[in-house]
Amino acid sequence: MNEGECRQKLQEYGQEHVLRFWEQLSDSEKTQVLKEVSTIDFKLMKRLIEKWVLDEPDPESFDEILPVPLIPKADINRPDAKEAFDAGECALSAGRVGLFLVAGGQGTRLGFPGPKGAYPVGPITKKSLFEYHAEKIHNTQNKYGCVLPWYIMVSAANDAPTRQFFKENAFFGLDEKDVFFFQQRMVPCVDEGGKFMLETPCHLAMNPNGHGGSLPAMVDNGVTSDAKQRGVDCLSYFQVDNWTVKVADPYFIGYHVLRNAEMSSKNHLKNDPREAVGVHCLCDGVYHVIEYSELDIYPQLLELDENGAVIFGAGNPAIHIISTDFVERVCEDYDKFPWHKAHKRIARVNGSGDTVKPDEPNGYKFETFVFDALRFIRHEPVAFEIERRGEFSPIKQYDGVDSVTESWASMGEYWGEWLEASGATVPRDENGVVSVNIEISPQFALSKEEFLEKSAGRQWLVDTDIAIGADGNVIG
Ligand code: UD2
Repeated sequence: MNEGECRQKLQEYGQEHVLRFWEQLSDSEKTQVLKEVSTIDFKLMKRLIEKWVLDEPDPESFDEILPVPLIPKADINRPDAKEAFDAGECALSAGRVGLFLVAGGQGTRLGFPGPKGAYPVGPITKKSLFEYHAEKIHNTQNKYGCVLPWYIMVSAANDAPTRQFFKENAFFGLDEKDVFFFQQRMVPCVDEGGKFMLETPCHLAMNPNGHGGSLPAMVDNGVTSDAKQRGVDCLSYFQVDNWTVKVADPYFIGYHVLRNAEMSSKNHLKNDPREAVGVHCLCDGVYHVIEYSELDIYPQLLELDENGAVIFGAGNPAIHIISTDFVERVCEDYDKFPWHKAHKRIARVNGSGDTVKPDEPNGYKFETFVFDALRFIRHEPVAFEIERRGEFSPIKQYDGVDSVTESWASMGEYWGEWLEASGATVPRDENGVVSVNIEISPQFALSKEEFLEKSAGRQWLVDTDIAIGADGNVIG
C-alpha cells in the first residue's frame, strides 16, 4: 500500500486522523504506518464500529437456558468410557490427532515480559510452560508410536520471541518440522466516537483478534491443509497457561470420534458462580459458552441450588477437540462469527505526540472467542466432565487465584499423591497440606498408573523438595 492508497482508504472510512503526524515521521516510521494500515479489514471494522460503538445493541436474548448434559468423568470400569478410551488410543496410534495451542495472548496480568509460554513455571526445575507441554508430547508420541504435529498460534507481539525461545531450547527435543507457528491477526482499538486510536505518532493501538481468530488463521496459514495431508482430523485444543492440561487425552478424543462430533468440550464443575471461566449451557437448544464477563446479563447462571452448588456448574477450562473439516467450514461462514467488545484503558497519543495511559476506560478492544464456534455445529457435540486436579490449573497472575503460587501448591498435592501411592512419605503440615515442592516430568509419567508402574522396585525419598526428570532420575 502506498501513501495515496492509504490516504484514500482512511478517508473513505472516516479515519484520516491516523495520518495526522505524517509530516513529522521519518521514512521508516511512514513505512510502518503504511504496513499497519494495510493489514486492517476496513469493512469488518466499519461493521463492528456501527454495531458496537455507535449503536448499543441489546445483548443476545434466549427464551430458555438449560445446563448442558455432561458425560460423567472417565472411569475405565464404565463400558462407554472403556470404549471411548480404546477409540481414542486407536485414533492416536493412527496419527489422526494434532495439537492446537493458543499462545497469542498478551499475558498482561502475569506481568512477565516474554511470551507467556516461556514462563518458568517449575518451582524447582524452572521448566517453562512450553517445556511442560513438550514433555507430554514426547510421552504420548512414544506411547502410541505417533507424531503429534503441534500447531501454535502466536500474535504479532510474541511471534519472534516465541520462535526464538523454541530455537534456544532446541525445540525441547521435538522434531522442528512437526512444530508449526502461525500468527493471528490484529484489530485496531477504537475510541468512544468510533475512531482508530494511535498509540504513538507512527503506531496504531491494536490488539490480537482473540482466540476465535485462530480458526481463520489456521486456514490462511496452511495449518488445516498441513493437518489434512498428515491424516490429522482431530485437533486437540488447549491454552498455553494451563500447565496441567492433558494435551491428548484418549478418553476425550475417543468420545469425540465415536460420536462423530465436530467440536467437543471438557467441563469442570465451578466452585463459585463468579469463577473466571465461561459457562457451558444450552441456549434455546444451541450449545453456547457464556463468558464470565457477560454473566450478569443472564443472572440465572449465577444461582445456587439448595445445597449451595452452582446450578449452571459446567465451567469452561478451554479444552476442546475440534475437527479439521469443521475449522474450514466455520471459516467459510466467518462473517457470521460473533465479536465481543471490551471497554478498556487504552494508551494513546496526545496532541504533542506523547503516549498517555488514561485512568478510566477510553476505548474498545474487539475479540472473538473460539467457543463461539459451537453455534456452527451440525452434530450433537461432546460435553465431558473432568476433575479439576490434573487437568486444569491456569496461570493468570503470580499470586492468588489461578496463579503461579497456586500451581506450585497444586503440583505438590497432585504429584505428592502419586508418591504416597508408591509408598513414599511426603511431608505435610499440620493442616495436611504438602509442605515441599514436587515436580515429576510428564515425559517420565503422564498418569498415576504410569508412575506406579515405572516406580516398581524403587523407593522415593521425599524429605525435601524433589524433582524427578524425564529419565526417572532425581534432579539435583
Ligand atoms: C479464558 C476463557 C475462560 C476460561 C479461562 C480458563 C476466554 C474469553 N475466556 O479466560 O472462559 O476458559 O480462559 O483459563 O477465552 N489468546 C490468544 N489470542 C488472543 C487472546 C487469547 O492466543 O487474542 C490465548 C492466550 O494466550 C491464552 C488463552 O487464549 O492461552 C486465554 O486467554 P486469557 O488468559 O486472556 O483468557 P481468560 O483468562 O480471560
